[in-house]
Parts: sequence; C-alpha cells; structure tokens
Amino acid sequence: MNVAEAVGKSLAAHGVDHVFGVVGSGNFHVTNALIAAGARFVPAAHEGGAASMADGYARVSGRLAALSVHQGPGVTNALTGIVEAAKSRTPMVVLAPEATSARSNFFIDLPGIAAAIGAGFRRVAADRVAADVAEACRCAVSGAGQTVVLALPLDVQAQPAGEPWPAPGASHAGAVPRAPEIGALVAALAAARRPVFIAGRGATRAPAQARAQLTALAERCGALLAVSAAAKGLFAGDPWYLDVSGGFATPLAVELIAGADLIVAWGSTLNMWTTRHGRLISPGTTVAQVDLEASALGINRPVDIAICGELVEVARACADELARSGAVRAPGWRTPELRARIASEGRWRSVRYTDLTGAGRIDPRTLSIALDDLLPAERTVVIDSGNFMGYPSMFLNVPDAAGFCFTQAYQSIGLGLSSAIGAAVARPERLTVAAVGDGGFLMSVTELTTAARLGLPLLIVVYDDAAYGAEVHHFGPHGHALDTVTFPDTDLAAIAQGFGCAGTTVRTRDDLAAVAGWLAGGHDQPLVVDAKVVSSQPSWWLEEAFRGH
Ligand SMILES: Cc1ncc(C[n+]2csc(CCOP(=O)(O)OP(=O)(O)O)c2C)c(N)n1
Ligand SMILES: [Mg+2]
Repeated sequence: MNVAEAVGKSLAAHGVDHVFGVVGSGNFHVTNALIAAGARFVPAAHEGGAASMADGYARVSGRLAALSVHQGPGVTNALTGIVEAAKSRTPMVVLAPEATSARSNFFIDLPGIAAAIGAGFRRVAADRVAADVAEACRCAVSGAGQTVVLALPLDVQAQPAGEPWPAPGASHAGAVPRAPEIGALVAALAAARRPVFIAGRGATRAPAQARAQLTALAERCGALLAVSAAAKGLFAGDPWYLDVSGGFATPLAVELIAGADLIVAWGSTLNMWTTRHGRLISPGTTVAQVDLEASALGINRPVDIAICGELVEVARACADELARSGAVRAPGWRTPELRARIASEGRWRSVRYTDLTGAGRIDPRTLSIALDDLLPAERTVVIDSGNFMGYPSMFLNVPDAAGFCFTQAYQSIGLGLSSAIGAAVARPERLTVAAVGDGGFLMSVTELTTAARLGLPLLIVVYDDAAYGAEVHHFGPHGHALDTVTFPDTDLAAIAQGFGCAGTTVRTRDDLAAVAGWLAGGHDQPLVVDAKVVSSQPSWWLEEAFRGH
C-alpha cells in the first residue's frame, strides 16, 4: 500500500464517511482510497463550495468531515471556507497535497497558510502514516474541535507506507481534565432570584447532553434559557426558552436578560453579538462563564465567576450539589404569568409591524413569516451573511441546534449555499432551507449544479434587493454614491432553471403557492425562490455589525 492509499484507508477507519472536494492529480489516489474504504465522495464545482459543504456537513451531522483538494490553487480556492471552519472550530480534516519544490508552479507555503488562518497543521511522513492521520483526527475532534490541514507531500504520497497498518495505540481519547472548582457558581445559583443561562457554540458539540443537563439545572434554580445565535434551537420547545440573546433578541428577551441578577454563559464567550456590545447585561448583574478552554474565559468582558471545564459535567455537578445541600427555594421568576408572556411575546412573529409589501416587492418579514407557516417543522435553516440575515434568523423556527447552521465566524458572504448543500447531505430526511442575499447567492451560484446533480431536498430563498444591501444601508444615509453596490434586477429563477433546479419569483405572499406546490410534489429537485424584497429599511442588527468593524 502506498502512502496516499494508506491515508485514505486510515481516515475512513477514524470515522470519515463523507469527503467533499474537487479532484486533481494530487488528491486523486487519496480520494479514491477513501471511497474504496466506504466513504461517500461529494464532488463540488469549486473548492470554495466544497470547503463550505464539508463545514456544513460536520456542523449538522456532528461528525468529522473531510475536504479533498488539489495542491496549490485547489487549496487557495478553498481558503475562505476553511477560515470559516477554523474560526468555528469545525472538526474537519483538509486533505492538502503539497508541492514541496519551490520550483513547482503549484508551490505555496502550506504550513504558513495554515498558521495564518488559525488551522492545525500536520504533514504525513511515509514511515508513520497511520500515526499522523490518527493525530490529525484526534486534534480535529477532541476538546473544542479544530480544522486541521493534513499536508500530503506529492513525493511522499507515492512511496510505500512503511508502517504496519493500523498504527498500534492510535486513539481519540483526549486528556481527562481535573474536576473544576464549582463552589462559587453553586453559591451564585442558590442565591440568584432572576438567573438566565446563555448557551453558546460550545454547547452544540454535544447538544442533546447539553440541553438535558442545562434544562435540569435551570429548573432546579429557576433560570430562564437563552442562546447565542450559533446555538439557536438548543432549547426549542422549552417553555422558558427566550431564543437568541443579542442582535436577534425579541424585545421580551432583551427585557428579561437585562433584568437578570445572574447570567451564566455556558460555552459562550458573551461576544459583542450576544450582548449587543455589552448593553444587554445590566450593571450589577453577576456574570459567570463556563468554558472548556481557559483562554476563552473573560475574553470579551470581565466575569465574576470563571470555570474551566466541560459544561455538561459542570452543569451536572452543580445540580448534584444543589440537590445535596437540600436548599428549598422559591421558583424565582418562573411564574405562571411570565410563562404566559414568553408564550405570547417570546417569538418575533408576535411583534407587531407594518407590512411594507407593495409595488412588486414583498416585505422580508412577511415573506419569512409565511415561509415559517408553510415549511415542515423538521427543517435545517442555513444562513448566509448580509443585511437580510436577521429575517430568517428571527422568523424561522428550528427544531433543535442541528437545525440551525450559522456560518458567520468570518463574516463572509457567499458561504451559505454550499453550507446548505453540506447540511442537506448530512440530514436528507429534513428539508434544508438556505437563506441568502442576492449578492452572496451570485457569488456562489455555481454550486447550484452540485445541488441539482445530488437531487437534494433544498429550498434556496434569495432575499433579492438587487444590491449589496448591507453597504447600501450603511453608506446611503451619508449621501455617498451607491453605484458600486447596486445591480440591475436579475432573473435568479431563470438562472436556477438553467442549472437544472426549479425556480420561481415571489413578489407577494400569494406567489408562495409555488413553494407549497413544490413541497407537495416531493421536492427531489432544489427550488430557488427569487424573492424580490422591499429594501427601504436598514436592519438594526446590521448597525450592530458595523459598530464591530
Ligand atoms: C466575501 C465577502 N465580500 C464582501 C463582503 C462585504 N459585504 C458584507 S455584506 C455585503 C452585501 C451582501 O449582499 P447580499 O448578499 O445581497 O445581502 P444584502 O446585504 O443585500 O441583504 C457585502 C458585500 C463580505 N462580508 N464578504
Ligand atoms: Mg442584496
């Protein structure tokens, strides 16, 4: 067996069952070896698409994903998607062939690139292939997760794999952390009258366990439940769930979070998005943070109680300790009145607004609410970046944390469509809904060919304002010329049909009958909805975004 074959076989043995990519000479053999070992290869049109597909697949399936690209330009084409994955700590291995001679046209400084984007790096050697692959996989899946570039030097790939296969002792087990000191948090939980839990991306690594332990602890101490946008859906269906804290928070969530006397962040760093630049947390509120990584503690704001530990274990230990102490406590603010308020005011669709639909354009709120009514509850919602992004994030319900894929760690537009394709591959039994802007859509439109070829149950909703709306709303009020950020109207439904997808244009609520028909028809062909949206209003979440630049 040569090195390329051994790498593929070894990755499959570590649980890689899907590999996304574009095949060239440098990754031909390793990709085929993965397929021969049982993995499914999903070919993309462009490496940038493949990277986001692998990222979306890993996020939604909770499994280790692989990306396979050609050396040099294959790697650089994929970079933006890899950066998003790396910043989000997506467990992903990038199979990156490496031209080792600087005289090769394909040469790039691969370790330098990995270092520059915050990805892990490992180079396979012929005499220790299985151990190198095991180490890359271990780094990818352990702790908070990591995106790892696995360099496959071209001259090494063809050599015989010198090591017996599989390597003895290869294991995924990470170091067992010491039980953290939880006394201060238990005391704060026992004393609090209006606690709020905010769960973040760290809680989505093991969402079922995190939900179970956090809701049990919240019930014991009368806490309300919120999430950062990255963990939207984690507590779906719980009567004390306030949905997202931050830019997308409902007025009721804002009121209650600001009224908390204790906020506990579980796997959330309480960044500027989650706290509206700190304004959501009132002065005098005790703030606690639980995180697997010591470096994350207090990174965005000072915290009164910092605990480095696995949040499921910490929550369980806190609940045990509160039970042991036998403290009988008042329900805090878990009263029937507040429960009724959360039921009636806790979702954006119950907040009144003036419907601006007219003159051939639909109000994006009306569009989103109508879609929420129309689409099956079992859905995966994937969001691209742009001015539009709050509408689907706020108005589309999701069934659980895996039902929401928010690729915003790098704030890139153009990743949403491919992330959605990966999500749909991960959960084909659920309808996947990609919500994108027209700018982001056109940036990634080439992957419609992949969506059509795979016959995915995928609804692509384009919030089409014929502009880079984010820039229009940011610069327009200052009187700047906007020619560089507005486009002529484009018939996106016709473009979709050209790729072999279904396509329809929506200008009014009634036009959504085409979506209902597509849903009823079994939807084995993706549908692109070109929703010509009203764009007269800037979004408040966008203003938050520009404050963070
Ligand atoms: C790759 C990339 N290029 C440019 C930007 C800057 N940018 C942020 S939002 C935006 C406009 C996006 O337009 P569209 O997808 O139509 O969404 P809209 O803002 O109109 O709702 C741009 C260009 C970015 N974030 N990422
Ligand atoms: Mg736009």
